[in-house]
Amino acid sequence: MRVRLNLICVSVMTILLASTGGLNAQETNYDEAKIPQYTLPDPLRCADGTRVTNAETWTQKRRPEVLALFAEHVYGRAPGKPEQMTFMTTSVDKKALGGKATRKQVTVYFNGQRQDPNMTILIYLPNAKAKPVPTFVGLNFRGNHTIHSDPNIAITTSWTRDKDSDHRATEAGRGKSASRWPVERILGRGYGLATIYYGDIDPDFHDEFQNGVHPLFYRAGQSKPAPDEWGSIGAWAWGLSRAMDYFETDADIDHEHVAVMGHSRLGKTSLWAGASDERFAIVISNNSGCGGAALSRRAFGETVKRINTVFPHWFCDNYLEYNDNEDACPVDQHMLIALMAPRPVYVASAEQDRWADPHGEFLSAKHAGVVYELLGEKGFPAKTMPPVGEPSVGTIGYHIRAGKHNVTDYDWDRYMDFADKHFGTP
Ligand code: GTR
Repeated sequence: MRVRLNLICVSVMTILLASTGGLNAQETNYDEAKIPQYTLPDPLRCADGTRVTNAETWTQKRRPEVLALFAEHVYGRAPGKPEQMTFMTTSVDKKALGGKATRKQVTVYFNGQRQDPNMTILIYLPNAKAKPVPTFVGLNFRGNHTIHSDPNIAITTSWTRDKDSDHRATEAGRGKSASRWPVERILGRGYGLATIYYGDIDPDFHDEFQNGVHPLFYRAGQSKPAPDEWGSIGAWAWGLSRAMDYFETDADIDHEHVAVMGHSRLGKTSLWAGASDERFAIVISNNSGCGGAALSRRAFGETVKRINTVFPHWFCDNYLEYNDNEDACPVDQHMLIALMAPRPVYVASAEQDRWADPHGEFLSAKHAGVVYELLGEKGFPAKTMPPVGEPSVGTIGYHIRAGKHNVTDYDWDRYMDFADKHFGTP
């Protein structure tokens, strides 16, 4: 009797597994053996079937094609630089951080009107270095005042995720994210640092795009982005480009040597910013995972379906087509990395960050290599996944560090080594 019951149980299980392709749809796969069979789209194969064999065809034909595919299917098309945009420097302190730094705060009025939305760029530049200085720029999650205990950093008035204070930033947050922003360490190596609160550009919750920058660009009668128009990641990346517009006007910032860096959803954002705006000279993805550096077709950890379900506002609506249907997507994320070529790009993973699929992040970096090589760059040195704590660095850099999903001094030190290598030590 017991044997029969067991048999029934086993066959019910078999039916259940078969109906879900061997994996319960709700279940997250963390098993390499259960990764679906997949073929990556070839970065060098044009839509008309021809293969790119020289740098000119990549630059003139295939790169614009791949960029347009990411815009149409993944992040959405975004507007350009607004003609009416203005910058207002609200404070400059040449003796900030005990005299080590010059601190500037610059408000960007996207359409020239002194009303929301607008974003404030917080900038620290090392006083010990001759200007202009190469600079890192990145968006932050909780407000500029959270990146350092400096009492003079202005507190954002935009929506924040802080429920306890009715979604407003408060003094209590000052310096709370400082471990992710080692300002003195960055200045000490001769780099500037600029950061912007991402919620100034678009608050990170789904409201059908009524707040943030999207409504500034609606055509008459339009009330939300079309299926191929920008979601929130597209808007945040667009904000980074507006910061770059400002850097071009600031003689203290070496705007030809700006590295864009982002963590997690903001790592997805830094990659899209670097792909869509070639003024970023180095692009850095810290633990960006699904929709960032990780290959979507592996469906390891977070999947396209899961990210589109939990964060319906991040990507464009066309991306929903690829829920449980990654193979149908004309691009995968190695092609996003390839869009940086020939500029240096760095992908970083963390050992315990399996949700972001470290191996899939590594494979993207590796498979972007063909484009770098075509352009005469040494793409990616490692053939297999480098061990924890042993970066592999060519024009494409990669590391996996011990520990969790986070940004640490170890990560920043590698990014600065990478910038030293490609920009020259400042
Ligand atoms: C997670 C999300 C990831 C990553 C992360 C973050 O909840 O699933 O894709 O973006 O948030 O941004 O912190």
